[in-house]
Amino acid sequence: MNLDELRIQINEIDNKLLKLLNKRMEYVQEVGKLKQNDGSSIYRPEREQEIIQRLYSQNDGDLTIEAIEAIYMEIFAASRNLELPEKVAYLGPEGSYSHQVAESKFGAMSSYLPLNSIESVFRVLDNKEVKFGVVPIENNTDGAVGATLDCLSKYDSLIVAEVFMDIHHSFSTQAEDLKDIKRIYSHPQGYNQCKNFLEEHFLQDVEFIPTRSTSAAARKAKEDPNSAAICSHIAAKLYKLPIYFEKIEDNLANQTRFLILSDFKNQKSQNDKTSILAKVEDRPGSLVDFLKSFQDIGINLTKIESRPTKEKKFQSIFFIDFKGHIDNEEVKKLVKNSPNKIKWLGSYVNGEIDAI
Ligand code: PRE
Repeated sequence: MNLDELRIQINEIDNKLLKLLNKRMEYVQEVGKLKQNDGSSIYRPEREQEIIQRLYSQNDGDLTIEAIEAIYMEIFAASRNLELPEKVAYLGPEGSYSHQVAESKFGAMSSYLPLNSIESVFRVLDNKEVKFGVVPIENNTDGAVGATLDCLSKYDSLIVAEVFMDIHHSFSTQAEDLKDIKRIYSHPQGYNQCKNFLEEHFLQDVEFIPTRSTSAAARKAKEDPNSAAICSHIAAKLYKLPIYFEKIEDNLANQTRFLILSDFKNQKSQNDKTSILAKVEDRPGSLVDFLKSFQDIGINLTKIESRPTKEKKFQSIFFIDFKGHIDNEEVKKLVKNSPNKIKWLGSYVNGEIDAI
């Protein structure tokens, strides 16, 4: 076939796709009506995951799972917007990694609210100004994001999904010579993830100025010709800041885990994770006993992180993630019978890539 003939074939397929998508939307609108009648949540990450997995398992063409996921995320976002438009807050400004994660889940059509701190994302969720929030919780080079852990303890938002994102930092500047750089802007996690690069190139005479996010760093560096930013290439492009070096992170497998927060409980799926916060009794062995109770019912812990309570000096609370849903009978019993104070933070589909 020549180019014109091939394009005729493509046009025919696009016409069919559009008809089918509109038909799909009719059913989605019916689902939306049912949900509005019984007050249940429009966003159902476990159902979306089930659809993607089913499509992937029957896929016999060249589309990769990433491509299927990206196409369907836009379809789901359009569906949700048709059912009920809902707003998404994220740690901004525009171009931040949280923004990229928000768009990957909620699509280009959703309405977004960039905020300048993690706590303000929790606050607008609490005031019901938005339905969803997106914040980082941990990075595999630099560890936990303390502000998010503290807010999970302080506010009642629930974790409804997690997203792991590969993080590649760029060194972006308007300066033509590195010698002209007097200041480097970034989020503290940005510096910590690029220590080797900074030590190699900037041993002295450079001031490090922390910003609330890496995209805020790009915005600052645009106003200051003797500065640079450690930020994503998307933020650099957005703020028209030339990229001097790419992929400057110490660990090329650098990944950050983000949380999608909201106010509803997901139903069980085939592959769930649960997050809880535990304040264990003040006696020797209480943490060991608590952890052992998970082993006793065959539950796999995936993470434990301690954080000061700020109530009593050197007293800690523990953030624990484990495989399974809070509605599993064994888990329910464990939580109910535990002598420790436990706050359930959410049960959600395991977002690790190798879990798909
Ligand atoms: C749909 C849309 C939004 C939900 O997050 C999950 C799935 C979809 O487009 O397939 C439909 C729907 O609302 C639902 O099945 O609950």
